[in-house]
Amino acid sequence: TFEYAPAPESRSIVDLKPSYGLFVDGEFVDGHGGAFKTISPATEEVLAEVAEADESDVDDAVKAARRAYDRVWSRMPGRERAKYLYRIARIIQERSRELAVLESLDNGKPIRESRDVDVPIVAAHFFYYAGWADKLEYSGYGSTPIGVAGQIIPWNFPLLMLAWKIAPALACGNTVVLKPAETTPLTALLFAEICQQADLPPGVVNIVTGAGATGQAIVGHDDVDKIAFTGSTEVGKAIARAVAGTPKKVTLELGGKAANIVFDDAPLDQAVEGIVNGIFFNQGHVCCAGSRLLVQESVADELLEKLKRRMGTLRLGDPLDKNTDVGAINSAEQLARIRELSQVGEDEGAGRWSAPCDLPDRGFWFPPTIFTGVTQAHRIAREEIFGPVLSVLTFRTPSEAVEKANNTPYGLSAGVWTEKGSRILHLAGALRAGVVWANTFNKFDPTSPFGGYKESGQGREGGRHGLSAYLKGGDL
Ligand code: TXE
Repeated sequence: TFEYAPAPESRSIVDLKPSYGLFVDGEFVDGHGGAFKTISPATEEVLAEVAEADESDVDDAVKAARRAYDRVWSRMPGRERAKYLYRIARIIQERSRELAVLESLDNGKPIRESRDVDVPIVAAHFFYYAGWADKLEYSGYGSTPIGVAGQIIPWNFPLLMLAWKIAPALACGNTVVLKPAETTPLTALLFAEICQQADLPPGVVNIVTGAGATGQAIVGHDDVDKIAFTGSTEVGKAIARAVAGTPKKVTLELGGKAANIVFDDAPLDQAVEGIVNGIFFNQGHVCCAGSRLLVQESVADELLEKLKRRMGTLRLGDPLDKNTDVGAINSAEQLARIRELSQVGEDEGAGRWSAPCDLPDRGFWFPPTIFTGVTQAHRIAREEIFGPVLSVLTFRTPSEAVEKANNTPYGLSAGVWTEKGSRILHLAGALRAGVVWANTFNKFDPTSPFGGYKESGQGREGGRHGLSAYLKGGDL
């Protein structure tokens, strides 16, 4: 029998302060826009009060970033910048338990995911981009950084999105002003502490907490040279409009409605694991979630039976319990959105099924759910639900599968399950998605580029492609 290592997930290892300031120019400072509370989505308990940055705070942060850029960071040889990034990566590893527990507390995701997936990949990003810092001169992209990067991130992977944004920006010699999402600010502030611990020069990283207005102040600031945004398609479009006609560079990573396609020759048990991972990982709060299952008609009944059986084994509950598979929904607003679209699915005639499970009395919860008999006309086949809800469609031929998979305004990811190598190669080219996984799903690696087609966004993050977003004239 396999036993997990003794639980590292005791909440006592995080040192929660009653209130948090902004991180500007290497120091924690008071904000001028008041404060907001961040709560645990699993219990609704208030975790801390956090400063809300107003325009003057954002201006202070941008000025600090500009000074650090001009005087220190952009002039530093790449090999010196690398030392800081390696140091940050090592501290992340050393403090990984604390980061994982805080992430699960503030976000609601299972500790097994924050501990085994999020935090290790965060460290890997800093190691990976540290390795680029001294090699940019030879990479063929040129090595001139852009300047001050304004970075706005969502709540589904608070630390990982921070790493995706900050590691490449710093490696190239840029300085940053980053805004975490208003429901998950705490790990970004712990990361600020790690920057202090690593002796990162003041102003290279600035963290301004707040809601949409703080994000707007970053986007509208004249001295910000680049905007990197991950979040909703609606806000992404608003940002693209706001920077149109300015010299700012923009990368946008937006929503998705990925197809996970299972052919009749696929190893079905393995496919079931990939489907579960594709849609129930992180409660389905994943932009590249496999939220549409396309299954070949001849194996649909067998696959669904296996899938339901597997869903019955998922344990929903306390995010800090190492046996939990499905944690809390991040906010009351997100829960309302998931409930509303699920109701639409029912009203439009799709068959709804959830694994029987008791939901905790407090907090925000939604059981793993599938909808069968879904057609392309259904809203739940077209709109991002961003929760643990899978829409099941069927197909007969490979070309029908491709047509259905591509019939979406999005194009971030897709999955293919088949034993046929030639089919994988064909679909990888035919599917209009930034990443196509074959016989796996939701695999992330710092060396691989990630980004969307169509309404899923523009630009790529990760890998060497991710560097071009932070270098002048660095387009590939
Ligand atoms: O996103 P927002 P929300 C999708 C998902 C979800 C929906 C809404 O479908 O249900 O979006 O989520 C900041 N200018 N995704 O409302 O508002 C905001 O403070 C500048 C998919 O949380 O886009 C936060 O830091 N910034 C997605 C960040 O934008 C603004 C992940 C994202 O929040 C702003 C999250 C403005 N006008 C949601 N308004 C993915 N691609 O993974 C808000 N913000």
